[in-house]
Amino acid sequence: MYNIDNWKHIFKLDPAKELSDEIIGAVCESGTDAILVGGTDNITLDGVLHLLSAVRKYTVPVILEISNMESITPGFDYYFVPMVLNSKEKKWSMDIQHEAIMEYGNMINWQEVFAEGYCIMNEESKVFQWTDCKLPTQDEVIAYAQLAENLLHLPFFYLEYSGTYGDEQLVRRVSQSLNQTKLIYGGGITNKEQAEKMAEYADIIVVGNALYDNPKEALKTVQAVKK
Ligand code: 1GP
Repeated sequence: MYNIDNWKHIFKLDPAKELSDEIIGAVCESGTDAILVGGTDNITLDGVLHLLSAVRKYTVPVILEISNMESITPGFDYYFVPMVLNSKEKKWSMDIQHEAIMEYGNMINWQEVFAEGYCIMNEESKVFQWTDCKLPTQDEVIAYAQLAENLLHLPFFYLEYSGTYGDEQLVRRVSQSLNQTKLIYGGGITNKEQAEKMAEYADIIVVGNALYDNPKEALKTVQAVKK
């Protein structure tokens, strides 16, 4: 339907947070490749549907990043399924995904579903604590990336620094270790310089929080990676 292979930039919108219609309009018409709807806590079906209907007024592709069973709903272009590789609990890498397939397996159009191998790097972030992660060393991160690509054959490896700007050199090393699996980088991008830098190494950059803190600067990250 869309050529995901060419995507470079995604805005992540949190259904538990408020954005004005005007900013949602600007985000959707910014030239970003897709809107990813996702967050960590307080994600409700109501919140997801509310955001979906606001974004659906525009032509930009919309993806649901599945956070919990309650908020799964039809109507998105794609569904991204996080598998947290550095969680200490198998629940976050395998079991809840299994449970969702038990519940919805007969309704799933697998063409629309993509797994993301997450490696969460910011110990202070909600998502790190929520999914009970262990902070990996740099070599361990590379091994997770190789596992994602060569054992699990995942379409995406998501290096997640949620809320803080990550280590550029590690992003570079991870990108060098991947061939087929696409590298998504997310975390702490607030301006076009940071966007440009991370986009040198990552296939796709994700900008989230900055939209809520300083939307004007956040919007400039799109053109920064599309030059
Ligand atoms: C969060 O990776 C995304 O899941 C984006 O991070 O909110 O820090 O931009 P920020």
